[in-house]
Amino acid sequence: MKTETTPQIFYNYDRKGLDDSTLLKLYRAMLKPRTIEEKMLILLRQGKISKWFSGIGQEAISIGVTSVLEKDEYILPMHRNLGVFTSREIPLHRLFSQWQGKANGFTKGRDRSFHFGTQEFHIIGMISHLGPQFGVADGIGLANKLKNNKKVCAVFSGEGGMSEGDIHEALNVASVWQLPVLFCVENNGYGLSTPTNEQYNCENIADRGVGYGMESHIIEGNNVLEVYTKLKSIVEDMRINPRPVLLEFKTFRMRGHEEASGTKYVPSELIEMWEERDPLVNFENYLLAEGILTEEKIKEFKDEFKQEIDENLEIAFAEPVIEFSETNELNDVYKEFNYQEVKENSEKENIRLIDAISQGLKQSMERHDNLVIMGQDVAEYGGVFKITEGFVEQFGKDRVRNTPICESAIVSTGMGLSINGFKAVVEMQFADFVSSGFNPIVNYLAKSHYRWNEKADVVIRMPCGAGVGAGPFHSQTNEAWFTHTPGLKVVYPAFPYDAKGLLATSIEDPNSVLFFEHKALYRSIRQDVPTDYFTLPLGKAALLKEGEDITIITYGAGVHWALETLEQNPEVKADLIDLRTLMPLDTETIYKSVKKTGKAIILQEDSMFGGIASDISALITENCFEQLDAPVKRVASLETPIPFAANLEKGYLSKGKFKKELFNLLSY
Ligand SMILES: Cc1ncc(C[n+]2csc(CCOP(=O)(O)OP(=O)(O)O)c2C)c(N)n1
Repeated sequence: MKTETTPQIFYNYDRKGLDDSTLLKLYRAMLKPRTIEEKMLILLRQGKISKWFSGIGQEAISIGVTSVLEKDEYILPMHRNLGVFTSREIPLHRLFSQWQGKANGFTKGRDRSFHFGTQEFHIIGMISHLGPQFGVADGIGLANKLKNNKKVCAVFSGEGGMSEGDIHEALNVASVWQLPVLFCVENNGYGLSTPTNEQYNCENIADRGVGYGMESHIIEGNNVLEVYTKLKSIVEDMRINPRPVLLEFKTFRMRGHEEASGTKYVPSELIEMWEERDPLVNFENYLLAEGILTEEKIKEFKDEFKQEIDENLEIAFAEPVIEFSETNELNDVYKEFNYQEVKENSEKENIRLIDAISQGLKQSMERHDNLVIMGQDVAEYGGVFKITEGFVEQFGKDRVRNTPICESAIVSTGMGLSINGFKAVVEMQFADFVSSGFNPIVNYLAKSHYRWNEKADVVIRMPCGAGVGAGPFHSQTNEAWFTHTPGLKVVYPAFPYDAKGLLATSIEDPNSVLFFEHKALYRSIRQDVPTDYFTLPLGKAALLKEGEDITIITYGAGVHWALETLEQNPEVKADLIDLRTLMPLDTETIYKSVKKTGKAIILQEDSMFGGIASDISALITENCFEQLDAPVKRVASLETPIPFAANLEKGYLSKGKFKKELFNLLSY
């Protein structure tokens, strides 16, 4: 009963039959992150922690959403969702160690704040870039759907993050594929300092659901009972009828973007208005008024949490700072992979590069029933190069998936599949289009194992290269974008045999592999290839020819250009190294050869500056200087985009320069 002295209760709470203990649970669940945050703000002022992103005032959303999910249903929070972490009962000292960059955290000091995931608690934390989270949730949702396990997953974003292209792509994919994902948007008024009217120009973010063909709801985000009861019925229904749902929670960010940035730009009336809507204070007042809670109980709960916080802080503060060990750092960039050699059978078939890739992929699909292929037009159409022709008939549409045009979301979806127990092969229609999926590759796939020990079991197939008159956007060989990024492997076969065996290994390897396939070689290069499944190790170059005069190092189409040059000039006695894998790079084979010949020429199809030839040249200079009889020579294509007209393309390509440079170096 309300009395004269009862404090204001802004929300019209409707308990919808929930019993007292559920209400108290929700209250306690909100009180805990609030109490932690209050302590963190004190520690921040004392300089004991470095940065804090506050979720004060938004607790009802984290708590309501997490409370309706089962403990083994994945949840992908953002930086204001402390309540997700506390609701999953992560020991607080581990959270505190994480924030202090200590070993008992979740990232061995390698990433800060909420940037971590933990399979143990089914929490997949954000990367700073925000947007890729939605695509990762798609992948987790897809895995749940394929397992038919009736599970949902929930992912968070602020209204600011909703402007990112990754988010649009992911929502579209989720709708087209009817993935059981709860897309939770916390509309808290500001994205850093940007108010909503400078972020988007529509009334509600939930209105976008219509455009995606997706059910959507607006929810009073500070009313924990509304969040909980609405979510409960939505989630229960989603488990039976898998589908995506877009939820816009109206709320407010009560503190600065992070503590150091303040709230000067926020009108004080707005803060006051939302203070009246504080989710914890209002609910507390409601529970007091209903006689479900007493002042004594509140004190008891607070004391309990404060004690838990203090005890856990003590553990975290007592933990030593993390020591730097170069070996430890380097060892965690990739997940350890125990290469298993699968020997080749004796029966061989003379096939083209394209057939070998198709066969390798098909036999991997037969071998790994958790392997999913995704890409544009890869299903009934068989892909633009017909590599997956006939796959739908054999493996079904669940595992051979046409995607919308959305490279970023599909790469992220691959990551989500990997998190939830699948393997993914993503076909870029042309390697050039990988630029539209660049962010999740270099930031999510590449960094996950180093950051929080999570594999990224995704192979990205990259039909690449020039010589086919396809112009600036269908001819690039962009391997250098990826060899520069720690955490990725890069494979670049030149022959059918290598392509088949290396593709099989790339798929077995739990790390992300960029698998380059040269389009000009697809149908022009044939070889006898074992008919059954076999593997070849990554990181081993092939010595195709042996000679004393010079070492030629190349890969991809360059291998065939070099072979042609040597055939036409049999007097040249050269070691010819086909690298086959660019990362890891077989430096042993390179050094051994260069130390023998004393001369090295590196041929690459890519343009010169920043290409892999430059690094190989530097490595040779640093490691074989004493044995060199001449400067190392790089031969690369022109520093221009790749032109369309045949004559221009011919002039652009390094192929035309190779012979001259080879003879120059021989006569040095
Ligand atoms: C791709 C990218 N651009 C910009 C930023 C910087 N940034 C981090 S959080 C943020 C605001 C996010 O706003 P919103 O999504 O509304 O979430 P909120 O912080 O309000 O909870 C910005 C601009 C970033 N981390 N990543």
